[in-house]
Amino acid sequence: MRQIDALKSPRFTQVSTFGRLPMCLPQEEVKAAFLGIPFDDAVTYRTGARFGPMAVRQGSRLLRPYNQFLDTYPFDKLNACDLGDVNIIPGYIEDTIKIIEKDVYDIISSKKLVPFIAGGDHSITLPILRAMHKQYGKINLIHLDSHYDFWDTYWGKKYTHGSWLRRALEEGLLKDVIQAGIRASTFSKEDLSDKVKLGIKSFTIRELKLNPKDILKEIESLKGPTYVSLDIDVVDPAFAPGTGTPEVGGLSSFEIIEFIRQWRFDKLVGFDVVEVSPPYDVSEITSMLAANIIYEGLSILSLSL
Ligand SMILES: [Mn+2]
Repeated sequence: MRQIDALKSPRFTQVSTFGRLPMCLPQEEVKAAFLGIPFDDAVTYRTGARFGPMAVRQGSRLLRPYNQFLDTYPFDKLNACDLGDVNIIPGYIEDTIKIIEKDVYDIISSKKLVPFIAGGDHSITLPILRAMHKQYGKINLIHLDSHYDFWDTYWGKKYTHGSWLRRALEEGLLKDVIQAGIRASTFSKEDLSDKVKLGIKSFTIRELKLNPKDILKEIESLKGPTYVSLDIDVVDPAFAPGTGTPEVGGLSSFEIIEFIRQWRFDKLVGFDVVEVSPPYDVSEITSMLAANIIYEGLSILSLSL
C-alpha cells in the first residue's frame, strides 16, 4: 500500500536519487542540489568515471537525515533535491565543456542554489568554474587531489583532466587557490617552481597529514565565493580504489571526512567530487565514500546559512 501511495505523490523516489532525495521540481525553493556530470573522455589513464554519478547515488542510499558530528539536518535545512545528470556528448570534449558551462550557469543563475556535483573526470571542473565566474566574479578554490593538475597540455591538447587548473588560472577565473594532498611523482622538478609562479598555495600530503591546522587556517581566511573541487584520488587507494589515476600513500576515509568537517569559510558556492570510476571499485567503497564526502559538504553549507 505504501508503494501505491508513493506513486501518487510528485515527490516519490522510485528512481535512484542522491540520498533518496526527491528529484528537483521547477517551482521549488532549494538551497542545494545534487548534479551528475557523467563525462570521462578527458582521462589520461583508466576510464570509467562516466559511471560515477549513478554509483555515487547508489552509494548514498544509506545516508540518514541527521549528522551527529556537525549537529545538523543538511537535507532538510537546504531543502535538497537531485537535479539529474547533464546531457554530455561522449567523445566530444570541447562540445561537452560548453554544455556543462551553460547548464551549470543556468542552474546557479536562475535558482541561486549551491550545486553538489559528482563527476565525471576532472576536466568537468573547468566549465563549472567558468559558470561560477560568470555568476560571481573571481572565486576562491579549495582543491584536494594527489596531482597538481596544472600541467599545460597532454599530447599537445589543452583540455584534459590534468590541465583544467592551468586553464582556469590563465582565464583569470580564480582568486585564492588552496591545494592540498599532493603526492604523485611529477614530470620534472619544474613542476615545483611552477606552483610558485602560478601563485597558488599548494600543500603536499605530508603537510596535510602532519599539520592540517595550517591548511585549515588558510581555508578559514578565504573571503568571498569559494568553490571546492575534490578528486577522490586524494584518498588512499586502499580506501578509494575505484578511480582513474590512483596514487598510494594518501588519506584514509576517516581523515578526509574529519578534515572537511572542520572547514568554516565565508561563502560556499559549489562542490564537486570527481574521478570516481565504478568499474575499478570494490564493494562500493569508493562510491560510498564520495557520497559521504558530499554529505559532509552539504552539512558545512547548512551550518553557514
Ligand atoms: Mn588526481
